[in-house]
Amino acid sequence: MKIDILTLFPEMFEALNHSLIGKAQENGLLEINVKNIRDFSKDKHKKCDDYPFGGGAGMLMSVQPLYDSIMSVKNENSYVIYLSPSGNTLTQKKVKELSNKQNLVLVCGHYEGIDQRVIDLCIDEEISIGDYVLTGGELPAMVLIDAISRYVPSVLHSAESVEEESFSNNLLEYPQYTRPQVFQGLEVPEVLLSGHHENIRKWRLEQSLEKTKKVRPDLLKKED
Ligand code: 4FL
Repeated sequence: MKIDILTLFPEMFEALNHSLIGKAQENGLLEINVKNIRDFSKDKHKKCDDYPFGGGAGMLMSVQPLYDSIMSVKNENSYVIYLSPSGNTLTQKKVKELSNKQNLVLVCGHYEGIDQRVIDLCIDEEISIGDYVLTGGELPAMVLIDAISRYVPSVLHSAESVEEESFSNNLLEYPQYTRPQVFQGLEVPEVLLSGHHENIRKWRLEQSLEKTKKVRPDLLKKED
């Protein structure tokens, strides 16, 4: 998969050169290209913000550099996403869907947003990572890339761990334990030491259900 990122703060994406995403890039399984929208500005001072028609607080991103930067990377295989608090909320199902795209173009917004005509002309989908406002779309873009990268073959060792985890079955994770058997007076649940795989499977499912009922009952009513 190839991911193009359009941003006014390309240095922020240095975070993607580490850990599993860094490895996936080294292996050539994932290609990430970061472009600075400012480099496309035809303004003599490389200005990238402008006033909103109709007035109001704050600035918008200038249309020209933003539009030109998108057009410089977009082709017939591109799926162009604008990270925005006004988008559809990201889910694991959406992540899985996007992991099958050949080329994602991620547009990171700043200031009070972007001109609606850039959305109408260039954007295939607006995606939000949750109901809160950030200082820009860079962290949301990285959240999206991180989630998608787990479906890139070989980023995770087995396809199994992708399928078995939280949200794939609309359940939260069961509690996990490793050595020592007693830590600060707290013991590992007996069943996990029993070697009885069927009982362990049942116990984990019960724990998952209990936890989900308690903290995320909305997940139990979801269809996908
Ligand atoms: C984007 C917040 C996606 C949540 C400010 C600029 C945002 C965001 N999801 N806040 N973009």
